[in-house]
Order: sequence, then C-alpha cells, then structure tokens
Amino acid sequence: MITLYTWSTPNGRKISILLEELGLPYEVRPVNIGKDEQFDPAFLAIAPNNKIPAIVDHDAEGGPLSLFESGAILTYLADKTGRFLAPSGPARWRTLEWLFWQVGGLGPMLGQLGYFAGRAPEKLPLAIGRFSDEARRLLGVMETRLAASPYLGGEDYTIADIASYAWTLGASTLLRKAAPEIWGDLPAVERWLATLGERPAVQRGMAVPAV
Ligand SMILES: N[C@@H](CCC(=O)N[C@@H](CS)C(=O)NCC(=O)O)C(=O)O
Repeated sequence: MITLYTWSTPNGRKISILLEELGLPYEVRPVNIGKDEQFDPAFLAIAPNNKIPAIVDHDAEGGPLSLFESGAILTYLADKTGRFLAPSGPARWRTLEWLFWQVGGLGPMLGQLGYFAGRAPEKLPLAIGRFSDEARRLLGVMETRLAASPYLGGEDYTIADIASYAWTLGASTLLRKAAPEIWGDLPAVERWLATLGERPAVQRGMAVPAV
C-alpha cells in the first residue's frame, strides 16, 4: 500500500495520475496547503520542504520508504513497476531530461506567473512580464518538441508527459485568462493535451483529492 500526501494542485496530480495509470493500491491523505497543513510536524517528517506531493511506500524493498519531490516520486514508482520509463538507454534519458525540464522550468515559471498575474495583492508589471515571457518561451519549446514526436520523451507516453499534463492544462485555461500573451500558436501542444485528457487514468488522477 502507498500513502499519497497531496492537494488539488498540478504537482499533486502528477502522482495521482501515475498511481491511477499503474493501478497500484493507494490511500490519499489530503494536505490543505491553504490552511498551512504542510507545516504539520508529522508531514514535515516525511516532506521537510513543506510541499506536497509526498508518498510513503509501506511495501518498499528493505522497509517503508518516504519520498518527497514529484520528480523523485515519479521516477521511483516508474522504476518499481517497470512502466512509463525505459530501464536504460536513450529512451530513459530522453524521458528524464523532459521530466527535469518540467520540474525545474515549466512548473516553477508557470507557478510564479500564477502568483504574480493572479493571486498577488499587487500587480507588478515587471514580474508579470518576466514570468509570462518565460511561460511563452517554455510552451514554445514544448510545441517544437511535440511537433516532432508524439510524446515529450519520444514515441511513448511516459512520466515526462504525466509531469507536464496538469501544468499545461492550467496554462491553457486559468493562466491563459490571466495572461493571454503566453498562449501562441500551439497546435501540437493542444493535440497532446487532448490525447492525454482522453485517458481514463488521467481523468481519475485529476479528480484526486476528492475535496
Ligand atoms: N519541486 C516540488 C514543488 C512542489 C510544490 O510546489 N508544491 C506546492 C503545491 S503545487 C506546495 O505544496 N506548496 C506549499 C508551500 O509552498 O507551502 C515538486 O515538484 O514536488
């Protein structure tokens, strides 16, 4: 059994989508970050960076294993099951480069844009301009990649796609409303979003946590 600590955000949904794809049994522990539950000492013992997602795999080799950081969790679950990440060779590294691109680039830039263009009490044009330029650039990089291959890692659907789905969907809807300039001509990204959005496991994972 796996315990998933999560909330209704794109980073949390990466893990629920993968768990649904894998069909692994898991229980959900919602961590309401709007109520500062991420600072609860019991959660910090598992996730010292006070951010969701985190997991505990109670059946890990050698005893229960806790993990935080979505990229580490996705890689761990993919390796544990032998699915959605090649075990070796170029296909593995293509997937991991796009996974790291998402975790270090797309996610943080869209997250900052969401704050400055949406939730911030004061609208700062310099910050909004900086992060919308980066968002537009990153979506353009994604468009170039997906115009050349069906999935981010190449021919197959992998954890790189799973990591990017909820963030890109958010960029195409809520963020695009707040900062329309980020969404240019992106037909390959739109095709990819539609393909992933049709997967039942993606739909189920996007509904976690049920709060
Ligand atoms: N690099 C982390 C980012 C996780 C993250 O930013 N989580 C947000 C929700 S999407 C969070 O828990 N924020 C709470 C806080 O910052 O206190 C990962 O990929 O797991």
